[in-house]
Order: sequence, then structure tokens, then C-alpha cells
Amino acid sequence: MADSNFIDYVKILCRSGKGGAGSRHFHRAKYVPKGGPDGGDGGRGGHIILKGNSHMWTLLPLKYRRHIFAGNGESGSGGRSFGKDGEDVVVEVPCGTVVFDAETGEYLTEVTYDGQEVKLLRGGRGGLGNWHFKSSTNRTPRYAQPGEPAIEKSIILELKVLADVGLVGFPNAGKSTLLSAVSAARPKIADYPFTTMEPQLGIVSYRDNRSFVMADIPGIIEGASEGKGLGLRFLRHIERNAVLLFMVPADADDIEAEYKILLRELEQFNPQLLDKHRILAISKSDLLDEELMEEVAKTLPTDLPHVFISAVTGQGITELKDVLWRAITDDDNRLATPDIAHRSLDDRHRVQEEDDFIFQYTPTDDEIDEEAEDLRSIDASTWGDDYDVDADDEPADDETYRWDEDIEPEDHH
Ligand SMILES: Nc1nc2c(ncn2[C@@H]2O[C@H](COP(=O)(O)OP(=O)(O)OP(=O)(O)O)[C@@H](O)[C@H]2O)c(=O)[nH]1
Ligand SMILES: [Mg+2]
Repeated sequence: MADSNFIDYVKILCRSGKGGAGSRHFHRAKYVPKGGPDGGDGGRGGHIILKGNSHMWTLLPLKYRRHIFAGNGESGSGGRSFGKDGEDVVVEVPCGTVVFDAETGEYLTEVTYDGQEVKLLRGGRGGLGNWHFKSSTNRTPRYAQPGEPAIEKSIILELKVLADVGLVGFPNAGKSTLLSAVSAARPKIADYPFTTMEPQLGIVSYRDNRSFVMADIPGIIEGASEGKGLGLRFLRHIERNAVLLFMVPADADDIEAEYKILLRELEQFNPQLLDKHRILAISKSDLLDEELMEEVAKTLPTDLPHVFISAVTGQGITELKDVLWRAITDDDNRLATPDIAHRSLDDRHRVQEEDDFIFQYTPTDDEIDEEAEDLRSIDASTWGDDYDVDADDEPADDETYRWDEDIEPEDHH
């Protein structure tokens, strides 16, 4: 496993950029005595954005990237010059990446389609320069706003393979052999358990140029939901499949009993998995003759369709594809799929509005009080009393500003 390319779990520390400070500057020029406040605004800190990329199949590129930091905004300067915005960081992830808060384990969001952008951490807004705070009572504000702080969050990215059909079976059931028989994928096949150590995807072509994606998942054993065998690590991939194809070999002692064990493991992992369409394939049917097959058929569970298949002789493969296609395209199933995708679905995050970040900076009450106190002290400043400012030039309302009020400087976005 050490040299595996398939990485489906990474933990990363992310930090957005902090906002640049507003400038506290007064215009100075020959023949313009007391030119007035002209400190510009600080630049915005960089955002952290996740972006879906359908050409990525693993989180490997992120494995060694322990930190992702966006750039800080630069401070404003004299002459109402704006500070430069900090650089945004766009992190590309495979489709099917689910994001959790590393501290709380809370589900945050997911990236499902190519090009989708999820705004994760908002960069701090830049502070306003002192010329915003000029007023009739204070023509020489010595106050400028600091920039908003950066936001730091540890996140966990989990990849859940997006496939139409997931293969569910004990080790050695013939899952990889089936995938290699119906697709161009070439998974490793051998007669020992746990040959498959990581999920493999294959595209199965169906008639009329249609196709669907099948995922070969490592074998499940009794106790997998408690971590036995390869355990939980791969059970989660099944969450994203639209249809589950159970595979039990024809030479099993009791097919129904094996099917029930598999079903119980899925249920213990996530009961909603049982809402998916299920199909039972009796693999290695070349080991049975007609007569035996009829005998076996009588012992099969009756609550799901079954198909006798052999990846070796090709028996039942066309029928299997038909049954799978019908299940995949079944509208009832389509509707059921999005809801069962993950734990703790949070309404707040479902719609990602244009500037709706998952984490934004919100000042505490103390910080708001401190800010207001600073602004009040502007009035107490001196040396402006005799300073002449054209009355029309003054901001009409008072300059009390709170970070959460979102004042936009007129000519800047
Ligand atoms: N006779 C017969 N043997 C098969 C058939 N399909 C698979 N086998 C054999 O069964 C053994 C296991 O096959 P795999 O495809 O590796 O099984 P798996 O379910 O992927 O196993 P794990 O990856 O360990 O979970 C191999 O020796 C295959 O040759 C079949 O249709 N007929
Ligand atoms: Mg296998």
C-alpha cells in the first residue's frame, strides 16, 4: 500500500490571506498646505477555492501538500492608492471529493462535477484608508482600518469514487475478473483474497454507444463495518454508486447467507445504502451444469433480481448489462441517489451563492466594540480645527463603521 497511487484521504491546513491595512496618510505637496487625508484602502486577502477536475482520479497531488496558504493583501498608501489584493489559491480536486472540518468531523461540502468551484475560505477584506473617515467634525482623521484577519482551518478531503455500479462481494468472488471482462480496465486478478487493494474504475460499453461506469471495490468481509479486512476505508466508496451489484460465487456453500452478511455490513456502515437498487450476480457459473443451476436458483433470495454469470465463458454477461442499465436509468433510483450521498447535510451549504464562502471572518463583539471605540477617538484628534475643507466634499453621515456593515469604497471592487 505504501507506494499506492490511489489516495482517497488527505488532511490539509488551509489559510486564507489577511486583508491589507488601510493607510493613514495626509496629502503633502508644495503650495497645498494641509492637503487632507488621502490614505488608500488595503487590498483583499486571497481566497481558498476548491475546483473539480474530471481528469484527476486520486488525491495524490495533495498528499504531500500539508499547507495551502493564500496571499495577504497589501496595505494601502498615500494618494488614495489601493493595496494589491492577495493571490487566491485554486486547489484542483477530483470529482467526488467530499470536504470535512478536521476538528469537528462535520461535513462541509463536496465537489462533484468538472469545473465546479467551491469557495472554502474567504480572504480578509482590506481596511479602509483614512480619507473615508473625514467629516465635518473631523477633517484630519488619523484613523484607518486594519484589514480583516486571515481564516485558518484544517480540512479533510475524502474521495468517494463516482460510479454507476459498485461491485460488492467477498474476496475472491470474481469482481475484478468481471470488470476486466466488461471493460478495458485491467485490474489484478488472482486466487487469493484481497488481490484488489484499491478501487478501480472501468467504463462498460453498452449497446447504441451508451456506457456506464463500474467500480471494482476491494473485497468486504464480515466485520468490515467495524474495520476488519480493508474495512471502512473502502465501504464509503459504495455510498456514491447508483446501483450495487452483489457478487457471490456459484460454489459458495450458502449463497443467500453470504448475501445477507454483505448486506448487514453495508447496513451497519450506513443504513441508507440499502435504499439503492441491488442486483445479485452468481459468479463463476461455469462451475455449474444446467441441473445444478436450477437447484441453486431455488435457494436464492427473492427480494432482488439475480443473474447467473461467468466472466470466463461470457455466460449471462449481456443479460447482466441489460439488468444493470435498467436499474441505472430507473427514475426512482435517480431521485434516491443525491440524498444518500453523505452524513450531516447542512442546508446552509447547499446553495453556494456567488460570494458565499463556507468560512468567512465574523468579528467578535469585543472586536466590534474596539473598532467603534477607535472611531470615536477620531473626534478627539486635534490640528484640524482651522483646516478648510469644502463643505460639499464631506461625507454626510457619521463615520461609525463596523466590519460587518460592508462599506464599499466608491470606485473600487
Ligand atoms: N471458473 C471461474 N473462475 C473465475 C471466474 N471469475 C473469477 N474467477 C477466479 O476467481 C479468482 C478470484 O478472482 P478475482 O477477480 O481476483 O476476485 P475478486 O473478487 O476481485 O477478489 P479480491 O480482489 O481479492 O476481492 C481468480 O482465480 C479467478 O480466475 C469465473 O467466471 N469462472
Ligand atoms: Mg479483485
